[in-house]
Amino acid sequence: MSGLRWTTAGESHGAALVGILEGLPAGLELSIERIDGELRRRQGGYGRGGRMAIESDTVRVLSGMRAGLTLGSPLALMIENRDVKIEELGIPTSPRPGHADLAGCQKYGKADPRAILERASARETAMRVALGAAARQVLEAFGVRIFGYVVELGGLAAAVTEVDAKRQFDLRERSDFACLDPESELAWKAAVDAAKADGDTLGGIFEVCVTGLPPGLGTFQDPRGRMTSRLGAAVLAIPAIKGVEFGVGFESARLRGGEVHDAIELGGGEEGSFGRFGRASNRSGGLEGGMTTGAPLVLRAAMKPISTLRKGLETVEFGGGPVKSTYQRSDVTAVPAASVVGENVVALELASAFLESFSGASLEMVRASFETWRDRAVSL
Ligand code: EPS
Repeated sequence: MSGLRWTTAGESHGAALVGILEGLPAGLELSIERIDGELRRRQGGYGRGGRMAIESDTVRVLSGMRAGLTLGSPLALMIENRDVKIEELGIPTSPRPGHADLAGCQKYGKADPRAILERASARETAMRVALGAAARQVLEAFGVRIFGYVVELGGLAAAVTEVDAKRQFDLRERSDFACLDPESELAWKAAVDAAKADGDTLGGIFEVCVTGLPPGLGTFQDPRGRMTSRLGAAVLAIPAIKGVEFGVGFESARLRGGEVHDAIELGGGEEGSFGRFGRASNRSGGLEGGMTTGAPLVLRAAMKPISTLRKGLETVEFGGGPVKSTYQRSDVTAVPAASVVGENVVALELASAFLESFSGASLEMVRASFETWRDRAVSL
């Protein structure tokens, strides 16, 4: 068991975001365009603020690759910031509600929100997306597809339509909200415009669906190794995410057992079946016993509205009295961007679990390990 290890560094208005990803096998053809493509998607979406017009996130590889292939050494990435002004920015005199400002200042015992908010900013997610976009290329080499989209914005749910993967992709590409329901777009645009006019912000819900996973990723042996807890932690580590559910999720608490659990049936090669075994449904969201079942993994995450409001919120000045919170600029909503972050942090966690199950110094060795396992497991 080794898997992936990663870390990020960087302040929102500092010189750059940097990241290190350890544990990628050697010999993986890593597409930097693919990573930059994910960074571009993260910057988009209706309702984004002024910062995204300044930045044009692209990644520079500092180590871990030669001639387009991974070396097996740590992959070091850098995204240079354009809006570098951390030394010029002043120190806010009051903490903004909903942000890390107050608890952070109390933690360090210093009335300096600038020292807190620069790192707590969601700007950091750009590097997590870059690392995830590298890690997901391991999964893609084994036919795994990760697809995220927004299902609800400002309390308005999108209609659910059953369409094939190609159509899903086309719909999302055409959407300003990473949404699969063009009808909802109009209502969502109106809701964002209305919130913007009021100086307010909107949250929402996104879904990430992963197909092509083998059964058995993650473990029941160590509670911390359960895929459920690992994926939950990964998604809850995205700023502003307040809840995560898998499959029927919270609704399962209101149903009877017979309405929740997915009957096992003889498999016929359909999606989610493995060897002789298939499933009549996928209400579990592709996880049982903390492991993947091989059925599509389906998770949803709830994002609260961005905490920086143009109209301000009630707060209290350090050493002073009640005031309105300060506003420089912000997004009205960033749920489409969060869906891209969600996809890529899920990729990072699943790729790590995949490489724990199927280890090898090179991609060829990982493939050999995977095939040995598959031939054995498929014969049950
Ligand atoms: C973000 C960069 C930030 C914000 C947003 C996300 O840029 P700035 O603070 O310079 O305007 O647009 O940050 C937050 C929502 C937050 O809460 O910090 C980005 O790159 O995603």
